[in-house]
Amino acid sequence: MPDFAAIADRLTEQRIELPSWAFGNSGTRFKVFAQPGVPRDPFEKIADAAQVHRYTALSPSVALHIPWDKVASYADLKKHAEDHGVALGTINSNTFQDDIYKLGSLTHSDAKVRQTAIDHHFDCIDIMGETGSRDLKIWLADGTNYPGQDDMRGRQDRLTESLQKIYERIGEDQRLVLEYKIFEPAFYHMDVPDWGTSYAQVAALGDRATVCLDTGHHAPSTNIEFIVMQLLRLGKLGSFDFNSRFYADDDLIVGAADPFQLFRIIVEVIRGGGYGDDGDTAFMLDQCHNIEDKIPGQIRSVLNVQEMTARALLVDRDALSAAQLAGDMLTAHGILMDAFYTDVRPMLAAWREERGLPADPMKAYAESGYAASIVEGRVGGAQAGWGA
Ligand code: PSV
Ligand code: MN
Ligand code: MN
Repeated sequence: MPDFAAIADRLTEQRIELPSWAFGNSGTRFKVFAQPGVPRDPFEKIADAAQVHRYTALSPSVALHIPWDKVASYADLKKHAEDHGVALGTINSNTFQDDIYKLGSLTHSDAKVRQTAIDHHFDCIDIMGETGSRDLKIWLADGTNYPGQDDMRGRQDRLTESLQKIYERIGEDQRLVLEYKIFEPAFYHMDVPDWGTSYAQVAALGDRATVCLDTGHHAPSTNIEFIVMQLLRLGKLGSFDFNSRFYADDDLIVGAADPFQLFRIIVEVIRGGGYGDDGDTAFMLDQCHNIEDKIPGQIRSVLNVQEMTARALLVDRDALSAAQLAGDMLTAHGILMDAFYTDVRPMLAAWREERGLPADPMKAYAESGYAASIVEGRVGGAQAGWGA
């Protein structure tokens, strides 16, 4: 197995984008537990996200969700982010909270509704111009609840047409990233339920259209690392939304439910050339922290990704290939497991200290007094999404 020193520099290539919505109040359809000190506006969300980067150097950008993060001046928000040592990242569109979208948005049978949804994406592209964002991420709630409710083929054709119009509007250096989800909020069919559909749609658009893989959006027991391999092979893995799931779209802390799965995914990212400076696959979190504190929840999350990245980088590639070619499956499997079972935490603590970072970012944040300062300074924090 390679020495940790041999992979230390590669860890500096890691960039994990944080979702602005992770910092607002969130919950399930049963209850939103309001937390003291949560941000009251997008500026405060950015300030909180910057804390994560400050203690880890892992999260230099923050994704926005429009209109949740609507502000009067995106130039001001960009400047504010830069003043806090972070950048504004992916712009997420939202066509899932307005009454007109009850039966769909980009797939709707009514051309007026489709145009409203397309116009929203045009607004998002304008915002990207102001924020300097590269990626427009589209996740659609479109789908049906009952067999026969609508014509699935017609909806797919309308989706192609709508995406084409949006794609034509993005700049040469920008990307359209289409996310898929197996179910919810539609329960019979989703219009973009799987990677194959997302791939078919983005492949028809062109080179600047790619797929977003949200780890929580698959059927139980799906081999997600196979999808990672295939999309990288096809040059279409634009980004990840990382989170953990036990049952459905649980949006728990990445690496909490199944660190081994996270390891296997990152092994394939590295194998496929999608990691760090090698590729264009963006690592993002798409999580919420319903009952735990939000800033420590995000710090824990990026550290989990870093730990599994370090273990994945430790895989002895040459020995693995030799064992695979020899058909020596138990040796091959053992090589992978040797890397997975390596406790990299002490090495990462030293790695951080060498770079002027706290050995234990969780502890450093807890001792910083920031949590107490926001509880004192902010009253009436916002709900992630609808209230924000
Ligand atoms: C949908 O479940 C999703 O994962 C999409 O990425 C949205 O953008 C995000 O949640 C926030 O609603
Ligand atoms: Mn997502
Ligand atoms: Mn989701």
